[in-house]
Formats: sequence, C-alpha cells, structure tokens
Amino acid sequence: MKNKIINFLDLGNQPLANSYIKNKNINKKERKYRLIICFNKRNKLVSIKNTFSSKDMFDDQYPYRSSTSKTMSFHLKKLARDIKKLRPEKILEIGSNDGCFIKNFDKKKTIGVEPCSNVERITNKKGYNTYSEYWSPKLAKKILKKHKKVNLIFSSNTISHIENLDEVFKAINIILDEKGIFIIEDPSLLECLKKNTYDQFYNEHIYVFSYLSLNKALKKHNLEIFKIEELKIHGGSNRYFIKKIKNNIKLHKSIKFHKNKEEKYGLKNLKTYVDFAKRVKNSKKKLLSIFRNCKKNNKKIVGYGATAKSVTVLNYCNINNSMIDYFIDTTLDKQNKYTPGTKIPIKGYSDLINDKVDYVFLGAWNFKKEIFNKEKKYLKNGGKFIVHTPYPKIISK
Ligand code: DWN
Repeated sequence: MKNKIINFLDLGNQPLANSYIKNKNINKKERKYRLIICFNKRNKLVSIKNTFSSKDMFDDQYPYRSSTSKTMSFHLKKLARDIKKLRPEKILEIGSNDGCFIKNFDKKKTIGVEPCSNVERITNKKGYNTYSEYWSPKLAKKILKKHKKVNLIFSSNTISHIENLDEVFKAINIILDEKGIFIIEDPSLLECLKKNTYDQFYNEHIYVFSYLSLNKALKKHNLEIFKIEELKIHGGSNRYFIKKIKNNIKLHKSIKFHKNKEEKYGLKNLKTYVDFAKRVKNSKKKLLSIFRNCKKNNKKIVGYGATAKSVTVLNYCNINNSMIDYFIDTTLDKQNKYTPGTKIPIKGYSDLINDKVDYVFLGAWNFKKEIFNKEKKYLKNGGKFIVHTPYPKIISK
C-alpha cells in the first residue's frame, strides 16, 4: 500500500508535556518537537509522528501521581474489588505509578513495574515488590526467575506510552500464564474524536488506540481482545480484556458491538481524521476568541489542573502567561514551577480560594465532575469555567 502513513493534524511546536520548568531554568531553551498526528491506513493505528525514547520521558523526576484524583483512586479501587473476585494468585501491574492500584491488594500478591524511580520508591518503601525498569522481554524473563507465570496483568494508561508494541506484547507472552488475562485501560480514539479532545496527543501518548488497531497489533503476537468495557475515566477510555488466542474463552458480545461502533463512525477511513483536524482548527479559533474577550474586559483567568494534556492545548493555541495568571495544582512536584512552553506559574490549591478570580480554565477537564463538586462555592459566587471540550465554551452555575 503506497503512502500508508498519512499525517492529518499538525499541533505545532511543543515542549515535552511533563517537563515543568524550575525557576532557575526559566530562561533556558526548552527541548521542543513538532506534534504531528498520523493515521496508518494499513494497521489503523493513530499515533504521533515524532517520538522520544522512554528514557527521555520517564525518568527519576516524573511529576505525575495517579493518586492525586479521588475519581482515579476510586476507579482503580473498584476494579481491584472486581479482580479479587477472580482470585488471581499474582497480579502484575505495568506502570504502577504511586501504587494507586496495587495498594488495594495484599503485598505478597502483586508485582509492580514502574520505571520512574522517584514514583516507584513510594510503593517500594511501603513494602510492595516493584521493579524500577522499563517493560521489556528482558524484564519479563528477569521477573520469571523469581516468580511463576502470572494469571493477571493490568496496565492503565501505560501501553499507549510505549512505542515498540511488538516488544510489549512479546514480554506479555513470556510472563502471562496460558489461561491468564491481560487488562489494558487507555483513552478511546472514538471518544477523543467525538469530544475533540486533541490534547490526548502529546509526546507521552504515542498512540491513541481504537479496538480495531489494538486488536491487530495484538494478533501479530497470538493475543486477542475478548471483552471491552467503555469507561468514563480520562474523558472516555476503554478497558480491553485480552487473552492468548489458544485460550478458548468465548468472545464477549461487547466485541461485535464496539467493532461496529468504530467502523460506523469511520475509524478505518482517512476522511474521519481529516474532518477531526478541521474541527480542531476551529476549536483553536473559538478558544482564543474566548480568552481574548475575557482579557479585553480585564478579567482575571487562572488555570485548574496543570495537566500534561493542557500543555498541548496551551502551546497549540498560543495561550501563555499574558492570558493565564497562574495554574493551581495539587501535585507537590508541579508546584512552584512553570508550565512547559507557556511558562505559566503553578501554585498550590489555596491560592484559588483566597484570590478574586473571574474565569478558571479547566486543564483537568477529565475530572470536571470531581472539581465542580469541590468548587461549588466558587460557582455559586458567580465564578466561571472555560473548557475546550467538546467545544470551547464558558460554564457558569
Ligand atoms: O496518561 C497519562 C495520564 C493518565 O496522566 C500520563 N501520560 C500523564 C498524566 O496526564 P495528565 O497530567 O493529563 O493527567 P490528569 O490525571 O488529567 O492530571 C490531573 C492533574 O490535575 C494533576 O496534576 C492533579 C490535578 N488536579 C488538581 O489539581 N485538583 C486534579 C484534580 C482532580 C483536582 O481536584
């Protein structure tokens, strides 16, 4: 097939999403890359074009902590409860972060893999068995020297961050028991296109998977998806239940349902992506006009949740520290730093409640429900939020 990989969206020059700037480095040149999104007509994968190595992105300074949101903690706690009913002997988690998921299990039952050593240390210190290494066949073999094959592998928001999917699935085949189950959660491409959440694309999100593309990538390694659950988390994700093909678990009806849904929306066709790109360009224009109007009227705007996702939006739309006074974020490792590229100061939570703020740009839009619940008083007192998804708008009480 000629020209099988087609670029369909250019989100401009971007810094690395989680590289928050320390005060002493504020005038230093940042590392940047061109954020171009492409569609592979042959295997249906949607990915970013210019990638960084895992070592460049996931090091000992990684700021993100899964446990910072109650929604995420509850979501993983609920899944852990369901998994316990399956009575797995051992659970392996790839990308265990600060232990948000494994902490729900008996320490002897889990193995965590988390390459960012600053984050891995949090669980390791508590007595969890964790490896501060990148997921690979070599690591799978190393784990097998100490443990038996596992019957359950879980990975949330991690597989989409690893460029070499063949190595990922080779490693799964090494350590997954013949009757074992591999569960992946990652943002859904279908929901991303429907909600115009183009900020699901940044250097760490190398892929945004559809069932169609992920299943193709798995089948090359004799693995297949046998059930899909649609999740609200992170603006719409899918939970894929995967097995070895020779394991004769029946395919669940959700497979046919989801496959049809993706095909009907046009996830196999380039035109769907070209149309999405047009909507993204319009979204930029609308968001900028909201910000410009607010500033024309001397309104004070702050940001809420200095997310990796918001780095894409702010840099693509050229929204910088002349428009947003500061961000608030509960993550200690982000506070007293600046947002990548746009250099907006990040402060602790109390500043919002102590300050007179007219508009809040919702960087953590995926936790809108949790945040709106927390900020009832701000909304009640006439405070307004600016969101960019599903289209740019102002939300008031
Ligand atoms: O895939 C990834 C996801 C799961 O996490 C990673 N590549 C990196 C990271 O992406 P993100 O930064 O876009 O994720 P979140 O989970 O949307 O980040 C939420 C941010 O908002 C955190 O920094 C915490 C902050 N926050 C806050 O300050 N107050 C969140 C809530 C709910 C709050 O009330």
